[in-house]
Amino acid sequence: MKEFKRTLITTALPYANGPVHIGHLAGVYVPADIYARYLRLKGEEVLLIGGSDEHGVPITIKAKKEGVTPQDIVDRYHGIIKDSFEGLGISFDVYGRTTSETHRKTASDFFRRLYEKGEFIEKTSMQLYDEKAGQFLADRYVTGTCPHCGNENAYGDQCEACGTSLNATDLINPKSAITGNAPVLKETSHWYLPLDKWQKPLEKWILEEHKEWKSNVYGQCKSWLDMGLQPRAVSRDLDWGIPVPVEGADGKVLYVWFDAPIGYISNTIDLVGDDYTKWWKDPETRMLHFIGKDNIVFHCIVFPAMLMADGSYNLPDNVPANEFLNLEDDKISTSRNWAVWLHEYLADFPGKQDVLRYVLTANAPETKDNNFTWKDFQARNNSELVAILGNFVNRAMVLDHKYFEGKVPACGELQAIDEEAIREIKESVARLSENFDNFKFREALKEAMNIARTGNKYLADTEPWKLWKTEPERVKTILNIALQICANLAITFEPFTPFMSADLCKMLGLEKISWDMAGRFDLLSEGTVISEPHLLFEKIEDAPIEAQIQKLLDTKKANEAASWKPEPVKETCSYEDFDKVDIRVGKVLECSKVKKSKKLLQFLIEDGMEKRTILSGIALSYEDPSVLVGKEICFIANFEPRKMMGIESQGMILSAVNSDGNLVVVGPTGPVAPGACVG
Ligand code: B3M
Ligand code: ZN
Repeated sequence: MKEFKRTLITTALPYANGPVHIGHLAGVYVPADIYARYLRLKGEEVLLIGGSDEHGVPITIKAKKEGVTPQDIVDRYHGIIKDSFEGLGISFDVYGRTTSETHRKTASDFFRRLYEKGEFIEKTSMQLYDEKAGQFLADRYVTGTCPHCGNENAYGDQCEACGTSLNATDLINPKSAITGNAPVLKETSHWYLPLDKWQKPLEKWILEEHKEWKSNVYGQCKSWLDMGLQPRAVSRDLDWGIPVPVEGADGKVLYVWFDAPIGYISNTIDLVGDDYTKWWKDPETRMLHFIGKDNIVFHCIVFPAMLMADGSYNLPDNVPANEFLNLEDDKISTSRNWAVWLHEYLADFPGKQDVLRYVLTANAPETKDNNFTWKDFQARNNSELVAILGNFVNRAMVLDHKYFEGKVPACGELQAIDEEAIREIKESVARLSENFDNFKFREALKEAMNIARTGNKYLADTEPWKLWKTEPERVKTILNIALQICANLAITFEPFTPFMSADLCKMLGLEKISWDMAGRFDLLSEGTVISEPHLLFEKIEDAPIEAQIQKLLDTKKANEAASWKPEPVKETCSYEDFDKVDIRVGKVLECSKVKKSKKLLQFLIEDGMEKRTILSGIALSYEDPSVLVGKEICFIANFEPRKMMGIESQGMILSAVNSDGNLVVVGPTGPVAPGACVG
């Protein structure tokens, strides 16, 4: 493997059209932060680069919907996103934005360099145009049916159902997202990056020289390359973005996927100025892109082709892209509000940043899509963080305070059981490093937790509380080792749960930690004062978890109501047919649930002639059926009598089905005598 001097880590720039959710975190930001923290602990030179992607159609669409400017939208969400990342302890060295002046200049210069080198082709083509809006419909401004899978809500740049990347003109039955109109074709000219020109170099670079990439990433690249690369437009007819910096390009801006990855460069420049060349052009710098799987083509094919076309930049050494995280068995979706939003989590669970970081890592979608559930979140907190990690540290410290007034006791001669525990922990540390180096953070976390497990087992097996009276010297050794294990936990957990680690270091009086300290048992010298212990993690009760689940159920309901459409109208019916049905008004005299039936209500109706019993399957919609007593309702008087649960029903109560499936009994809007005909 090639040796590098330093590592530049980039993280996908989230669109500033909404807050960040747990899917983004699990796929990109938490793993990138873990890795950056690990390298820093190793004393390596590293930069973690982040920022908001503030161009592109998703932002202008959101602005239009809210009746504000795109700048308003990006200002709002850039703030929310940046603060929430900080709140979760994502240790960006810089978090920039693509509306910055540095970025405009960097991206424009990049485009112009390629333009002057003749790396683009200018092509005229027919594009979709909304005549009513007077605008070309790029990317997400147009929806229609996906030609590959038939999904009717595919976007002009991508079908989210089957993941295929599309051109707006590929869509069947395209519709403008601005006016809903069917667009027409209109001629326009754009600059294209001829990816086909880079096919061979890309094949060599990825397929031959980077066989070590994760199989999901390598496989996706291979299938793109096998299909044969085509020229890609790098400009758009839009009024939001970086103007194409050449003459005669009025009304045209750089395509968001052209400028966004250059944002990594601009943000580095914002941080280190001219020194950026060391990070981007020195072959001894290793570059890594942390992204989600939907961004693979842009980071492994398009951006590298741009860098190759320029010729002076490094290419990424690895792109450890992750799969997707689902939420409660359903795809996370910003538009359906099906997500756990980071800023809301931080507000709902103050001080519990590490719990989320831990759960998202333990469940990380590293090799396949994975699922987040609130019950699992609670279980992992209570039975892992509290019961294993927190419990061990607390036991060791409490015992130390009990026997040695909180001072680290001397370590005497080691017995076999001590050596066994020490060996196990050293092995765990070695496996941890190996997993980190291979971007296997789930496995790494398991190993870190194994250290705490080993600690618990060590205390349970040595039982120092039983030896205190008879062998106090032995107890010293045991607690020395237990406290050294605590120090090892403070180090090995730092990349995963930095807040806990800082807390633990403080309690242990550990001022500076580094990765080469992990696996050592001389970290706390004799006599070091351990502060009064407090719990590292607290149990999460059912109530806050139920509240989160309820929030999601409410979202589901709201979505169902929003997408509700009335049933299509039935076939035409003649007056004669209608007249066969004898609908009347009745007054409810009694109404109660039918015993042993979940659905049935039993009505006693005054129908103007006599009283009749009618059963109706609406009990689920009426928690308290007595609210119907005294009401005038409509019923079918000549409905064929039917027996249910041993009771004869003499008619049918009319009720309407609401958008949420709830049934509401129908009646006259003014006073009507029982027995009156309806028609
Ligand atoms: N903003 C897409 C996304 O958020 C895009 C990533 C840009 S990375 C240069 O998935
Ligand atoms: Zn599709």
